[in-house]
Amino acid sequence: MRNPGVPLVIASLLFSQAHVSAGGDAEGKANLAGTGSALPSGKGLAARYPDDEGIAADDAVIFAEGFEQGAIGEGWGEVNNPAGKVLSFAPPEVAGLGKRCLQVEAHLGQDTGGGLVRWFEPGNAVHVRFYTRFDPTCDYTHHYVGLKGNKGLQGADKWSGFGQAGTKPEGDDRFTTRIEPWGNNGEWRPPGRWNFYSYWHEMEKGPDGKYWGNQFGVPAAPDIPRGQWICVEFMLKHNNPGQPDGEQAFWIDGQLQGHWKGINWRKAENLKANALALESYVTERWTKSPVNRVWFDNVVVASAYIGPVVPK
Ligand SMILES: [Ca+2]
Repeated sequence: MRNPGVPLVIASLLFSQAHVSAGGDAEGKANLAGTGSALPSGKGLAARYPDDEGIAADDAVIFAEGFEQGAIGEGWGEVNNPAGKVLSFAPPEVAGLGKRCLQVEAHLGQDTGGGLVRWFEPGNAVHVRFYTRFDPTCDYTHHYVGLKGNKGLQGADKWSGFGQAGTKPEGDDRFTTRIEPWGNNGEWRPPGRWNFYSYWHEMEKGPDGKYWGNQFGVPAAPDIPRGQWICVEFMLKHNNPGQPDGEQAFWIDGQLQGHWKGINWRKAENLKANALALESYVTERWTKSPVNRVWFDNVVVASAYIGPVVPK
């Protein structure tokens, strides 16, 4: 059990924030969605830009990607496309998403899927909105889309939040959070239900003695449907170093589904959620299906709530 100093206790009382201590909140007991959350739902800044056209110029938007032009990975900082077989463009076949989307195909025994990484300078809060669709035969994914907190945007600093699965961050080096489907060890129909999978310096050790991502879950949520586009948005709010006042939240199709406050993401001001990993990572640990196909489109990173695409 964490033992915060007196000033932190007072701060917690003032802001009525439950401090999410070690271990996350897999059961959703501290989830504020539907009870104590003041976060918006429904339409957001995207409503001013039908089909997301011109959204990149909005003052709150850091970058936007609809995959309508250019080669695979163009404009992104890192491309993970093993043997050139994992990433391709495909038609989204729905109004509002244009003519192309990104397809990620993971082949069991050959590769573990792949994706794209883009670095950016974030604000205090980072909102990431993307559309995704799971093929009707897509099995469980091992990891999905996430934000990585790195020490900076140059040299080795931009990689400080990558890798190092199974170990606890120090607090001045990295933190990560992913919005991903969770199958509850096969209990929920693939790909599962949305949850956060997070690494930070107050995370809890797993039963095997290693530090695996701690979950922030919504067990009562419906299973993620396959074969249809879903609007996913998630938000990470940085804490002030020394105070457990960070947050994270996610929305599905514009409805707030999870919101947690009181997270002590980092100890250092320069450590920021400055890289988006748009990816589908698939392994034999969770999956039997030989080919696991998902699609992404209309990615927007912003400092404010984005909301779903409003079709023209
Ligand atoms: Ca598109």
